[in-house]
Formats: sequence, C-alpha cells, structure tokens
Amino acid sequence: MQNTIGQYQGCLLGLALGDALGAPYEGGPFERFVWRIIGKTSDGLPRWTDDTQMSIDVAEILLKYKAIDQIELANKFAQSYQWSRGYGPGAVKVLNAIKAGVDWKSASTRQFKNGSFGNGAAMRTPPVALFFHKDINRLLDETRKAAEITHAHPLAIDGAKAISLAISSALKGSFDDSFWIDLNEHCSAPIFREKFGLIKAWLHNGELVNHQTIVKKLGNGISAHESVATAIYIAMRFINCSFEELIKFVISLKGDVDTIGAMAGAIWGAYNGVTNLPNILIEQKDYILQLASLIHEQKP
Ligand code: R7I
Ligand code: MG
Ligand code: MG
Repeated sequence: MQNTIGQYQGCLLGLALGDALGAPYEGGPFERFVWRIIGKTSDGLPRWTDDTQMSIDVAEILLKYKAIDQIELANKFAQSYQWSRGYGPGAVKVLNAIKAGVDWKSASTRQFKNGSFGNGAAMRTPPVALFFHKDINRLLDETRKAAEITHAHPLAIDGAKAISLAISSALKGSFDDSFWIDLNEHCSAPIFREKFGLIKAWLHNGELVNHQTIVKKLGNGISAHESVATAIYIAMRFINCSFEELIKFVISLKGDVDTIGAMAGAIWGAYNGVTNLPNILIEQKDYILQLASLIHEQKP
C-alpha cells in the first residue's frame, strides 16, 4: 500500500488543511483580526494562505515542464501573488520585483543579501517530493531549484530538503535509519543537525515533550530553522494519531501555526493517505486533489 494515489492526495490536502485550519491562529491580534474578515471564501469555506498557493504553483509547473523551470516558476509565483494570502514580507518584495521585470536571481537577494532564511521554501516543497521521491539526487536538486527563487539562503534550502526527505519517507511508510542519515548528510547546517538529533532522541525514547520545551528547543517561528524540525517532530509524534489531534497540538504551540500545520500536515497526509483526513470542505479542495492525482500519474 505504498506510494498510492491516496497518499499523494493526502499529502497535498494535508498541507492545505494544515494551512487553512492553522491560519486563523497565526500571528498577533492584528493578523488574527484581519483573518477573521478575509479568512473565508465567498461561499463561506476556509481559505488557505501563501503556503498552499505556492505549493499549487510548484505543482502546476511540475506538471507542465516535468521539472522545476526556475524562470517559469518565478513568473508563476509573481502572477499568483495576492496580498490577502499573507505572504512573508521578504517574499512580497521579491515577487513584486519579479513582476516588475527583475530576474529572479537579482530579486532574491534584494531584501537579504544571502537570500531569505524564512520557511517559505520548506512550506511549498511537498509537490517536489511527490514528483521526485524515487530518485534522491534529483529530489534534492529540484527541491533546491524550487527553493532558491525566493529563498537562496542555505538554511532555507536545508529546511526545504528536510521536508522533501520527510515526505519521501512518509510515502515509503517508514522513517527508518536512512531517513535520519539523509537528513544529517543533506541538511548539514549545525542548527539543523542539533535539532534533528534532539527530535530523534525524543521520538526514540517515546518522550512526550511539553510545549514549552518544543518551542524553546525547536522553535515556532517563521524562519526555516525555527519551524522545520518542529513540523517534522509533530508529524512523527502524531503519525499514528488522528489529524485533528495533530492540528490541535500545532495550534496550541502558537507562532507560525499555518506553516507548521502545512508542513506537518503534508508529511502526515503522505503517510496516512487522504481517507484518514477529516472530511472538511476548504477552498478549491477538488482542484488540490486533482493536482495530486495528476502528479501521481505523471511523475517520472
Ligand atoms: O519565508 P517567507 O516566504 O515567509 C513565510 C511565512 C510563512 O509563515 C507564511 O505563512 C507567511 O506568513 O510567511 O517570507 P520571508 O519574508 O522571506 O521570510 C520570513 C521572515 O524571516 C522575514 O520577514 C524576516 O523577518 C526573516 N528573515 C530574515 N531576517 C534577517 N536576515 C528571513 N531571512 C532573513 C535574513 O537573512
Ligand atoms: Mg501562510
Ligand atoms: Mg505561516
């Protein structure tokens, strides 16, 4: 029962559900107030944010070109941008520059000279993992290509690779030793190695670490190194629990709830499949499921 279409659908829908259900809880009082006003579609369905929009963009480019065409993806990101999706402030500047005709390489280092280390690359990598999980070198290369358009910083790229690797293992139905070895080898920034070491030990010992310790040791912020290990830990800790329990826990950690929800939700969904997700209607649910089916059909 591995690599089934249901796992692909579970991955993308898990991402969108984590995003849409987490979004009302992201940020401070002002952001929450704004989301109360703009957080529903005209039909009253929960809307998702930049996490899902950029993942849809990646999926559409993969389906069209069977690879990450960076110029096409940069243009697609820029065309899809809408302020009401709550993009990160650095990403907004990069996307506006691309829209104004600046090439993505120059645009990506305009705001931060080494590129952004936000979690915006990690949150949109699940479609890349679905497409290329069978060939790890290709997976890592295409993950970097999708990331660096807006997130050239090595920490952001490491974070995206970690989520890609986690989804790859989830599709196999096993987070075995090779997963931890790959994480250490391909996401080698000391801060990631340290956090992956911690989560491996917590999971191995069956330690139910409390919220305060998770936030302190792994983080709940919008940078890649403050959220990616957190999402992987939560996905793995709740892998045999319900999706509802996972989301409840993500919400209770506060911070970047939509994005930690999206990343953890994508890993959980890739492992457990779409039939185990809650039957909740959200914005463009059918289209998201259709994209997942097409990736399943057209992947190399
Ligand atoms: O990473 P990004 O696209 O944001 C994603 C987040 C998710 O939570 C989404 O749900 C959305 O809400 O935003 O956006 P960026 O602006 O590129 O990065 C996020 C933030 O990380 C930046 O606004 C900075 O605060 C911080 N940051 C940096 N700070 C200093 N130096 C990122 N890179 C740097 C840096 O190099
Ligand atoms: Mg978001
Ligand atoms: Mg977020």
